[in-house]
Amino acid sequence: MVSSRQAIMIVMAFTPFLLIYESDSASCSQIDCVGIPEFASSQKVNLSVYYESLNPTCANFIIKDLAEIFNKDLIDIVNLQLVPWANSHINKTNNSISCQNGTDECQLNSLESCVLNDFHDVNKYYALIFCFEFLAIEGRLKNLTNCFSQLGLPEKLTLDCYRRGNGTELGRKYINETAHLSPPHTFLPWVVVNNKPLGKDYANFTSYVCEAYNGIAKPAVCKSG
Ligand SMILES: *[C@@H]1O[C@H](CO)[C@@H](O)[C@H](O)[C@H]1NC(C)=O
Ligand SMILES: *[C@@H]1O[C@H](CO)[C@@H](O)[C@H](O)[C@H]1NC(C)=O
Ligand SMILES: *[C@@H]1O[C@H](CO)[C@@H](O)[C@H](O)[C@H]1NC(C)=O
Ligand SMILES: *[C@@H]1O[C@H](CO)[C@@H](O)[C@H](O)[C@H]1NC(C)=O
Ligand SMILES: *[C@@H]1O[C@H](CO)[C@@H](O)[C@H](O)[C@H]1NC(C)=O
Ligand SMILES: *[C@@H]1O[C@H](CO)[C@@H](O)[C@H](O)[C@H]1NC(C)=O
Ligand SMILES: *[C@@H]1O[C@H](CO)[C@@H](O)[C@H](O)[C@H]1NC(C)=O
Ligand SMILES: CC(=O)N[C@H]1CO[C@H](CO)[C@@H](O)[C@@H]1O
Repeated sequence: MVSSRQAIMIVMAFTPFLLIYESDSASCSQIDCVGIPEFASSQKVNLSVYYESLNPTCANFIIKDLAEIFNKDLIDIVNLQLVPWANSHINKTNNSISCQNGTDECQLNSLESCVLNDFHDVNKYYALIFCFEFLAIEGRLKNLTNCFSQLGLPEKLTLDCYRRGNGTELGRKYINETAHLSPPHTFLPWVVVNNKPLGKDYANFTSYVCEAYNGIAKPAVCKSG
């Protein structure tokens, strides 16, 4: 488990990320990048994480393992797709959604869907979801609106989306997408790299991303192996 002091430091550490990535969208800071205008988006590797918001295994994966995509610069070559609602179901009788861990989880899934809908910059949506998942592990979800101010991000659009029930409607899209996984997921988090499910090796996603990437400018983390 990450201690609360560590997590506060990690959350704070995202503030500079937001600034750096905003001003430098091509992110070509490495020597290898010189002369290459930008990473062609077609070459990016899709990294999809199917999860549910109140599952501690998923929360730990999101706040610990997945943070590697930033501190190892993988983010330049990855399209990160977070898919909440993975173990939720639509009751066909009355069309309502139920979540594995009950209504609290449906609410957090819904809020996270609104974040994903409103913030298209991975640095922003990841930082917010990191903050929520950290508070979920700590049992401090009452404090979650603080995440916006701590990260210097606007909250109004996302909270309006959440309060109007739009997050639940977005949930139907995610539930449908999860239902179409082939092969279907058997546990969570279910991590998929360019359509290849990693199964129990999910924490080792870095190797799979590097293997799947065939662009020229490889990040340093991909060169060692
Ligand atoms: C679906 O909703 C109906 C109506 O409320 C209820 O009777 C039924 O038990 C629910 N089914 C499941 C699988 O929860
Ligand atoms: C649908 O059914 C579920 C399960 O029986 C129940 O908890 C929920 O309140 C119902 N929702 C609506 C909109 O009727
Ligand atoms: C977190 O929530 C608790 C309970 O609502 C409150 O007492 C506390 O002041 C909050 N902390 C922050 C930093 O807002
Ligand atoms: C919620 O969804 C409705 C209908 O799709 C849309 O008109 C509205 O702008 C959305 N509101 C927010 C805050 O996302
Ligand atoms: C459900 O997902 C499938 C495959 O991703 C897609 O083809 C279909 O249009 C989706 N249906 C709805 C209702 O969103
Ligand atoms: C990545 O996902 C996008 C859609 O989100 C798709 O168009 C693209 O082909 C995928 N790339 C690979 C390499 O699978
Ligand atoms: C991660 O995956 C790579 C390539 O598939 C493999 O060589 C390596 O042993 C794996 N590492 C762990 C810790 O599973
Ligand atoms: C907070 C909570 O109850 N989390 C549970 C959600 O469901 C998963 C899977 O059943 C459990 O492992 C969690 O403990």
